[in-house]
Amino acid sequence: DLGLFLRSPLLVLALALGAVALKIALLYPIARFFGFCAPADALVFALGLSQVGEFAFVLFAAAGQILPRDTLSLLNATVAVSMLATPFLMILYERVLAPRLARGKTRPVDVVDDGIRQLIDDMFETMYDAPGIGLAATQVNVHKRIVVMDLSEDKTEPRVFINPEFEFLTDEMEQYQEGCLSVPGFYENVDRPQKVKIKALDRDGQPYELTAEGLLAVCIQHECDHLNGKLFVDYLSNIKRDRIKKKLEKLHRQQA
Ligand code: QAP
Ligand code: CO
Repeated sequence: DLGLFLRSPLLVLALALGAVALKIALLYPIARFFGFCAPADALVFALGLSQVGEFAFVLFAAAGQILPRDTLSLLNATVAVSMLATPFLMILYERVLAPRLARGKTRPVDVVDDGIRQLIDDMFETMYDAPGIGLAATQVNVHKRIVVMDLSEDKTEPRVFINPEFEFLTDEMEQYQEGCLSVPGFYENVDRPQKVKIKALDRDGQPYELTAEGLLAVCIQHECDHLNGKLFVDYLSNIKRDRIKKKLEKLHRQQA
């Protein structure tokens, strides 16, 4: 109803935004839960279901005349505006909100006890099994700031980083072809500062420091990124990242 929209555009917009926020908050996770891994699929699912629901309600309300005329026009206008706005807000959610929500959820380790050491041992097992050279606790779904690493060929140099922190010691960048257990099968060049200083606790809870260059510098930055919810593919162009994401989602669906 255009008349109403012209009379109270702010009310309609506010209601529409509320409706869209509700859709995203409720339907999007449900869509993901039911296996719509690709954002586009989840979007269609959430949009479709919510629009059907809203239209059904509007029709029902109109047929039964259970609502005053003005309220009904308000509802119509809200449905129309929210329908237009939903795709844009979904994109906003996917690009801005979702990565932020997933980020920074790790907690530092307070006390390095036997439980933590058991976790570290399990992480080494997972890493050596992969096989990999580095693993962050977030990759095994533990949201604590722990990294394990072994850059040797024969599993003889296990390294533990608890609550790791690093600072760049140079502006010089170096390119390295990185891979990741969480992005299996994909390897891409990433630029990172070539020299870093690392502070961390060892598996006895003792603080230590070291200066890292080469593969160690690359790996510790890669693993610390994991603790902050970031993957090496986040350094690639949107096109490259989306292509990798789609291929992984396809693999995932085939395995399911
Ligand atoms: C991070 O990565 C890293 O694709 C450690 O199918 C990588 O251990 C730092 C892995 C390169 C610096 C340079 C990857 C395992 C393991 C895969 C890893 C895969 C199985 C990756
Ligand atoms: Co990784």
